[in-house]
Amino acid sequence: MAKQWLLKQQEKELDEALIKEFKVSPLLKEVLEARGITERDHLEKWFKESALFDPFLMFNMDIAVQRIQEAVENMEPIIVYGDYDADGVTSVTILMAALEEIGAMADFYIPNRFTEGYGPNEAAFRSFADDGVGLIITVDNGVKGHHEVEVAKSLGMDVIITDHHEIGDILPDAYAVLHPAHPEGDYPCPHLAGAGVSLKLATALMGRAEPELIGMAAIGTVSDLVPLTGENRWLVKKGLDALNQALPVGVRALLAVAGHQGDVTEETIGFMIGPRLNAVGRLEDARPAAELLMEQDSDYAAELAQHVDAYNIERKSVVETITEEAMVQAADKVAQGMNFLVISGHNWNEGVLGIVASKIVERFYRPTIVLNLTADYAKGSARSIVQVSMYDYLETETELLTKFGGHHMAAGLTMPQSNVELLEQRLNDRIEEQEELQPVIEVDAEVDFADVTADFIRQLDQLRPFGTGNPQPVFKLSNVKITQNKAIGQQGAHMKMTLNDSLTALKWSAGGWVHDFPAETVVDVCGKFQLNEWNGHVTPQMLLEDVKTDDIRYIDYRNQHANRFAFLKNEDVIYLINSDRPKQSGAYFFYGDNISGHDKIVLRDLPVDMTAFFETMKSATAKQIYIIFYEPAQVYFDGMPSLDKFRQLYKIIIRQPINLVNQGMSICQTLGVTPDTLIFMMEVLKERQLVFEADGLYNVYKEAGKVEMLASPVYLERHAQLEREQQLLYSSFDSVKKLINEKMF
Ligand SMILES: [Mn+2]
Repeated sequence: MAKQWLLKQQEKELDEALIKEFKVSPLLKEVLEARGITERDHLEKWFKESALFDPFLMFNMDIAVQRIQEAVENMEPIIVYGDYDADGVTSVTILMAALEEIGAMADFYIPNRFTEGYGPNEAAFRSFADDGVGLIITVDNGVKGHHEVEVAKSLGMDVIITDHHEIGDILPDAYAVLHPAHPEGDYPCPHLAGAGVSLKLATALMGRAEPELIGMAAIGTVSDLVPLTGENRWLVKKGLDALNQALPVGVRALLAVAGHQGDVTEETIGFMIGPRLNAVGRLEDARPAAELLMEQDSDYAAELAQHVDAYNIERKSVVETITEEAMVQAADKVAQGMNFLVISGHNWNEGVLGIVASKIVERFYRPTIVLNLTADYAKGSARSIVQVSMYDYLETETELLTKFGGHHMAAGLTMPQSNVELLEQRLNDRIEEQEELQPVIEVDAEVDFADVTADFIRQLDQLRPFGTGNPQPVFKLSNVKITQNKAIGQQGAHMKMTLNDSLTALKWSAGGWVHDFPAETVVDVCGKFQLNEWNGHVTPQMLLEDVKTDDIRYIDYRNQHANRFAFLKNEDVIYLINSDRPKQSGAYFFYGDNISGHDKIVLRDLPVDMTAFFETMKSATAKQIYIIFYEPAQVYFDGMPSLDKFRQLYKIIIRQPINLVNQGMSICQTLGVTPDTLIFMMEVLKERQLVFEADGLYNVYKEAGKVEMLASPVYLERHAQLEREQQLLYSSFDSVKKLINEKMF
């Protein structure tokens, strides 16, 4: 699907004095301006090492700390009540470490996604009371647990809530609510993750921010996709440093089974650690994930890591199975013209439906809800696109829903099964009014090809760590020439281009693009830069987001095996054939037909009639031209037999009439021509009335006069074919392109 490139508007320029003071390079300046980082205090926040904020800036922190210390003094059992995702299990790990250090009697509890669901659970709270628990501390959840807090209080337990999720109008009546966006507080980073809040409490309890716990908080923060700006960015930066200094035993074990080598970066968390920690709770009880993070014994950690990794492998296969089924439904609905997709199935694991929805959005670029249907309800996850707020759309349909929560890009929902069809219809009616839905790529800045150096790319590292809210900068390069392009990887899954002879540009899972962007095409590209280190050499490399061109692209499939262009069957192309061949479908056109309006054309046959061919090319408006020029009976290599050979053949027949079936091969040898050429020569002699055929025997006319061999139409036709082959099939591709181009414009 064509993507729209949005060049970010630069509202204000960076001041010369600030550029000097902060040593901002010209290209980094472009990015900062694109992101509105143009004031002194912005720059200070971004570039000057800043300490994490004092945890006591958080509203109610003092009360919470006091209550916990009281519990420690009174040997009161404490329960840390967590959540089953990566943010939840790191939150638990962080607080448990702090409680252990200050000598608390603490245990933790993680609700089961399938049997208990997200957030405080009444039955679990009651069982804590039975066990003599005096204080419950929630992490990464609880801010909506009004009822359960009341239950806990009635059973003689206090509850401290630490959370970062959306706060409702009324807070639960807990002993203390620690929330970075608490309405009565003024915490400077309101978008901490659950693990960030947990770290704040741990820091307050321990009197210091322990590097290992900052590393844990970095894992939760990146995995939870909160904006990596303000304190979150510093927290992740420091956390990554801490992880690279000393990996916690459990994280080390997990990275070992994942096969990771080298430094831990935000990508390591996002693509290796986070998904594995999340996988456990997506399938079962998440406890092993938390246990792994807390484990100090490396042997046991290795065992737990295997276990966690196995969940991730199973998670992938569950996702794959459901995705396959869901994609079929999605494709069908898209074909029906639906723009808001509601997909459903039976026995679909509710823990992975968000991932499935993301994959559908990626493919079809439409807001998507994926639901598991059971006897009583439909429950699932939703993912959206920038142009459509999932939250807004679902909020207007609350009468159809039992429960829903979420934000612009994602949501979770439960509803009676009987409402699914109506929901789908209403969402689709409403999205009709929406303007065109086209994927958008936000481009930070356009850069000159010559400015793309290793140094420049290193400077961009100052903006790290990248992630939600602080994406890796995307740059545009204009008018660069593809000097080489090929598919690489297993089954040619990926595309690797060379731009202007020097810059390697890769696009993952785009092996098919190689056909669309052949070498020599002049293109605009956008993507992210990285450094490629190989054999001691460091070179810039681009990870492509998109490629565009105004050029007409000519793709050469002349004299190649049909396998090479078999993919055309699945492309939206038209075929040009000679008028003596049958049109197999509406996609077939004769040379001579008008083909204006068709974007991709295949010149399938070698044209017989050059005038008709040029006529067609004159009408063409195509952007992509695949050239096959199929000709089953080529004459190029045989060439034209000389007049002398005609004379020799004629003399052979004068001596005695010949039968081609019996004598053909030996005559071919004598003359040094191929059988096809011999047949052709015979046709010319016949046509010139020098020989005749009767009962399979070729014989000469006795009274033949002098004839003009070169005037034979049969001779001339072969000569013309030879010329066409020379001109179109066996000439350089450049000259073919030039010939076609001349006719098109
Ligand atoms: Mn969270």
